[in-house]
Amino acid sequence: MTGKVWNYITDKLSTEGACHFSLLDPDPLSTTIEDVVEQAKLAEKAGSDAIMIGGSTIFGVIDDSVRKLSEAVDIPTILFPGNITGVSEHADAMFFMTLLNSTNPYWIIGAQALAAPKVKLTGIEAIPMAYLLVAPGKTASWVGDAKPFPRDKPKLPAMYAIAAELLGLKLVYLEAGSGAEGGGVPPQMIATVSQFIDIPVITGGGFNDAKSVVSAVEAGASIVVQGTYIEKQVQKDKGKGLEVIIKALKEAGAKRV
Ligand code: 1GP
Repeated sequence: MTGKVWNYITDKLSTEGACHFSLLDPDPLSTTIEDVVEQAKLAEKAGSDAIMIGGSTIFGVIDDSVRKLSEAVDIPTILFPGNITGVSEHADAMFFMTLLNSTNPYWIIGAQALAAPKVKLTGIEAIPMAYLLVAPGKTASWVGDAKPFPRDKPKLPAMYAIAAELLGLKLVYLEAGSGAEGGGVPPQMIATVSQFIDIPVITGGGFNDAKSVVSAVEAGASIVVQGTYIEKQVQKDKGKGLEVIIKALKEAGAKRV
């Protein structure tokens, strides 16, 4: 797989050791597209490496929002679809995700099959990714009928992550759920999963400060995603806090190169 965005990600990881992605959810029920565009610009200015667009309760992933976001930034925009409604041709790429620890085949392969023809026809770069939900899992876990992994059982997601690698998926996303309490996925879990696979680990859900982000990278995560922090903070301090977090992430990443 040699898509432009995938090459960008792998190049960044080999030179910088770790990446920061900003998750934005242009949901008109809770925000405006103008605010989300401003957040994207501030995230880019603070050093974030890509903008992910999506959410579990999809009201907002509509072509127009995706187009406006893609026009507003130079860093890649990557769709992070919560369902078949999350596909748009206006992003640079999409995570083509399978929620491997769902109890419902719809979220493992059903939605993917329904969305596949549109994805293929639009020609958007699809990056195959295993999506693994860790407790508490929050909205994503509820919507995705997941059996979230207990936080003290790292071998369970490790088995799924190895299976994901053997199936040819390119990334493993350890997700505690947007707004998760407890400082993200436990470093011990990230470390155990990373130890057994060669593909990059991406993690998100509850990483709200530099300390938790750095711990994730030191434990082996290649990419850390922040959503809630960006939504709540970047417009208030013009991205200064985010800049500090990303600088700390890059310093931790540099030690891995
Ligand atoms: C959710 O992992 C992302 O899918 C981001 O989570 O909103 O808690 O940063 P937060």
